[in-house]
Amino acid sequence: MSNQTFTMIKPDATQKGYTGAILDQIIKAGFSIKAMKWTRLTKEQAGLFYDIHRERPFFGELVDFMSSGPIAAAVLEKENAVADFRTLIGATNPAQAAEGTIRKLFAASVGENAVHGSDSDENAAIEADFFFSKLERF
Ligand code: FUP
Repeated sequence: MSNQTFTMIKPDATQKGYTGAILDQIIKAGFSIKAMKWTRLTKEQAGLFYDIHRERPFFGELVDFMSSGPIAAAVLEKENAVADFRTLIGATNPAQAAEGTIRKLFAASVGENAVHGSDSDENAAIEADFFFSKLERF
C-alpha cells in the first residue's frame, strides 16, 4: 500500500475553520481521497490511536487535545504517498516546519499541529484500518 497514506485534520484546525483550506492544499498537491470521515474521538479512542506514545510525558495532553473537538480523517492516494505527504505537512513542530507547508500555515504549536500524517506504509495501513472498513473506501 505504498501509494496510500492516512491523515487527520486535528481539532485545532477544524475548530478554527481551516478544514476546507487544508483539504484544498492536499488535493492541489496531487492526492486523491479514497475515504473520508468527520467524527470525534473519545479519550479511549485517541489513546488507542496514539498507543505508541502512552509512556511519553505529553500523552495525557495529546489524548485530551485529540478528543477535544471534531476531526476529519481520510485515506489519501498518490505515488510515494507517505513521504510526499510528510513533506507537504512539514515538521511536527510548526516552528521548524518549512515555508508553505500545512503546519507552517495552519498550526500553532507542537501539541496542536493541525494535521497528522502516517510515518510509514505499515502505520498508514494500521491507521486507515482504525477508521475505515473496506466498504468505506473508493
Ligand atoms: P508526527 O509523526 O509528526 O505526527 O509526530 P509524532 O508521532 O512524533 O507525535 C505525534 C503527536 O504527539 C504530535 F502530533 C503532537 C504530539 N507531540 C507532542 O505533543 N509533543 C512532542 O514533543 C511530540 C509530539
